[in-house]
Amino acid sequence: MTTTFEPDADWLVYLANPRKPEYVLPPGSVDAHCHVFGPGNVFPYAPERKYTPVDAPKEKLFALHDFLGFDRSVIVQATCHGADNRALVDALAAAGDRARGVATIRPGVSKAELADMHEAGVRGVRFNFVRRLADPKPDEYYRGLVDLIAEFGWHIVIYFEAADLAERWDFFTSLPTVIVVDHMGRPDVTQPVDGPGFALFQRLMREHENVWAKLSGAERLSVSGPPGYDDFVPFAALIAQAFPDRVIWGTDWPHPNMKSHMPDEGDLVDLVPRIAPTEDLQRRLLVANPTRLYWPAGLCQQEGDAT
Ligand code: 0GY
Repeated sequence: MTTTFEPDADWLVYLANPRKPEYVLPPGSVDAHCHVFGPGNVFPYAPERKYTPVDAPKEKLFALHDFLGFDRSVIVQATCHGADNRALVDALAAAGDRARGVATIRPGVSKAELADMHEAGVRGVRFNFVRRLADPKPDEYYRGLVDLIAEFGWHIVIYFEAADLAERWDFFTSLPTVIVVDHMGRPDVTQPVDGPGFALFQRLMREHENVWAKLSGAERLSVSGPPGYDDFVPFAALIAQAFPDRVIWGTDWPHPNMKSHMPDEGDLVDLVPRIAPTEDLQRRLLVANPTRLYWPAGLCQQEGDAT
């Protein structure tokens, strides 16, 4: 029996025909933050989900990447699929070496299941602390998961609201792996870029060399909005230039839970040269850094030399 799902009434659907960006992505560019949803009748959404999306299957994601000029991608498990990573693994299998994955796991996951995910291309787990998406657990819960992934050499992606950073500081800074922070820790971009909220995030990166940032999420952090997302740019530009070897970038397709508007990925890609104004910074952000993290064996000599 197949299950059909009714998307949330206010769900905004990704654009069918985004515009071609003016910025030409360098060869080897990685979309390091994107998702697949369902299709729900094949890969059912999790009973504990906080939202029901419109399906966003792998074929649409791959077509978008071809259109925009991305050669590789990192597909991140979204909360609507809970810890059922089948849609993710299916997309990884179809993409072959062109995609890697970040999974969600729960206590009790077996070593064999982790090994299968590793084989499929999973290289990290995501801990989601955003209350509208998940039910955050005490630190000890996540420490147990860290122990489970240790032997696979996976890293940890964390997603939190800016206010969570001070509260979870000791936990975040005690994690032993590379830590990738989604959407720069969701700064309030209506505040000054040199204000106290963003200072704490910069301190996290400055004092902890295992912490990386995803300079994504313009569409969800910006108040000034499209097409320029002008209020977001200084925040991402500051991090790109202060920590050029620990930043990655992604489209965030299909942009779950957007309420104000649905972004055009052409506009998002055109933010890259404003965030990373030189060719060198762009190549690190889009190619060298994500390749080092997700395809370490595939680094060519030239890329290895430059990082
Ligand atoms: C994102 C952001 C969101 C959703 C999720 O896993 C998710 O459901 O991450 C959000 O609503 O802010 O990165 O996709």
